[in-house]
Amino acid sequence: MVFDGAMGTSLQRLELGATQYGAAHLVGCNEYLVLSYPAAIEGVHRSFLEVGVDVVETCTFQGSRLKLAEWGLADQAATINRTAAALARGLADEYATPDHPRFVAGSLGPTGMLPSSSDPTLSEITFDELAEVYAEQAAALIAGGADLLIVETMQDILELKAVIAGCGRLFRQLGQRVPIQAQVTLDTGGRMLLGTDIAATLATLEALPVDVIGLNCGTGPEHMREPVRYLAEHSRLPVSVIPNAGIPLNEGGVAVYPAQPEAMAEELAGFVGELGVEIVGGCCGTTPAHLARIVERVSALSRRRREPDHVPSLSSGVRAVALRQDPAPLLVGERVNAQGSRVVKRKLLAEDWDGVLQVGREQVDGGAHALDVCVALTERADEPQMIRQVVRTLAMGVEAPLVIDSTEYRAVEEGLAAYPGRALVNSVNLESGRERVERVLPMVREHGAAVVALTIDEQGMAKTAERKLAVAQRIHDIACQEFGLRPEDLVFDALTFTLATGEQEFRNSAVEALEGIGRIKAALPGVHTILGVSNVSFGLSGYGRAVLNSVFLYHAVQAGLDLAIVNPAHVRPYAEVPADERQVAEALIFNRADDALARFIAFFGDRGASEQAEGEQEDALAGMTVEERIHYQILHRRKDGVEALLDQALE
Ligand code: THG
Repeated sequence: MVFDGAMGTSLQRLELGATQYGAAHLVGCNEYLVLSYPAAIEGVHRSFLEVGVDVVETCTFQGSRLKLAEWGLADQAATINRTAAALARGLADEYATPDHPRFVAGSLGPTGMLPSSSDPTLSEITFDELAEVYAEQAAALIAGGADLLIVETMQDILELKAVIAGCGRLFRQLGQRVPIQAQVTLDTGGRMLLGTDIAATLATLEALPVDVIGLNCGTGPEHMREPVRYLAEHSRLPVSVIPNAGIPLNEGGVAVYPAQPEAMAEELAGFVGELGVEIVGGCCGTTPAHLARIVERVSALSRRRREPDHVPSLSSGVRAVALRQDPAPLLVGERVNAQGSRVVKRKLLAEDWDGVLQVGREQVDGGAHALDVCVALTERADEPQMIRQVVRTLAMGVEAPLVIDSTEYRAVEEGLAAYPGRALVNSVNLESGRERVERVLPMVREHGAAVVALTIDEQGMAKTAERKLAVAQRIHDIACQEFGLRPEDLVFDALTFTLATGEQEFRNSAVEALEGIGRIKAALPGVHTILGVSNVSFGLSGYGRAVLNSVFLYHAVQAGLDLAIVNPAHVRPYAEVPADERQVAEALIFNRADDALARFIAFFGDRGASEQAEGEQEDALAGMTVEERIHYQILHRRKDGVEALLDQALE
């Protein structure tokens, strides 16, 4: 499938003036030409249809109400978009034949107006407002006859998510949808403007209701090879590549695009024939001559069949992290949690966002692949605002994807709307029947997130493996059959209770959790599993607690655990836990003797006591210099932590 070439640079060549644009102050507003001088737009469309392209794009790239407002044309947004689509529609129909249908892609471009910094004063527009703006533009394009929507040249993945959300809301309202082709622009280093790499882009977009994923603008095709190869190897959706005719050279104040038709067609033919790219076309600087060669080359070859290797992943605004790590598990740092850390609670109350960021960074330095973020404070009633702030701060400050941990719907929604990646929502359950899943799963779906499902139902926390599976099965069926989620989007938490009480009722709870993990994985193919590992040792402290957590984690991974919520600095590899310590911990975990808890406490008691309380340790770490923290990490035998800190120290 071949899309057309450049609209903007083609119009520039015509050197139109105030007469054609309708007024001196509108010179340069190409979107307005569809009303003031449609012959120019028609000419460009015809020039590409003549050389055989399959799809023409409407002249509406900057046609959102927000961009048109810069020309004083906000109130004409609907008219301009509808007219532009109708114009392209008429021409596409004129050129269409039974063996060569022609299509119209309604073009949506960026506004760049989302706050992509943690500074709320830069917040010009919210996610929902932006979604509404694009819904309006998309509605007019569809009304004018567009066959599909192309969202292109996107530089901020959060803005792209807002566009897709807006289109989704529109489709629900209309009761019908058209395909969405979502395209981002990468620099020569393969990243979007704010640092998002191609794997993060794919992970984020593939979980959203889009139909084609691709790249356009930015550079010429030669710089796109690696990201295009990545998409071709991993994307289950069709891939589009619509490059500029090279990186423009500035010749006497004029942008000159250097790639010649033959060279460009050669590169694109390679993408199709060797990599299996489904859609090509031209962006800035591409002329009918370029497209003529591209059509010729591409129609003469057969596209390579792709066998994409899909990797279910979370993503931050920078990179993707596979949900299935090798070696497992994916470590979710637990400390950025107002409920689980006094240090973080204090920082949140003081609105010390940098302090919270520092805790997050330490978790990542200590080995966390993702961060659980919980800002629920009984002292404050503004969890949604607080999570927005913290998510923004962490989104810019750490590369690890976020797990949004909240029981408040509004907080989950705000967290997702502020996040430029693919988050994991923590969590849903059936404690009050279907209410929570009905509130949260639509948000998960709209934002393309993944979701933790706790094995809790109306009867409470499931205690046996059998009940854990039954609850998981119920949530799985609701999520997949009613809310359009895929099994891979679900992360089941088989939940364990603490073994520290010694109560008869709970002595088998670790065994049941391990068994539950295995049963869930076996019965529900494709789903993932998670566990709050520290729960098993709640009430214990110090060295013994870390041993119990580490040994339990090892067995959970053996049972099929994919993700573990832990303090990564305290996890020790099983192989490094001495045999006698393992044995005492395993006796407790596997409920091997009535006095297993007493023995555990007797064995670790004094060693635990000699350790600082955990909270104090965290406090101490927060006040340390980089050098002191390196020393601390060495003491705790965290090689990764030492390396990360060394980088910091040498900066
Ligand atoms: N499953 C899911 N999500 C969860 C949990 C779970 N989220 C919360 C919790 N459990 C996991 N997070 C933590 C965070 C901190 C601690 C334990 C689990 C912790 N805190 C110290 C304590 O209580 O001793 C407090 C130390 C301090 O104050 O600094 O251990 O199971 N899906």
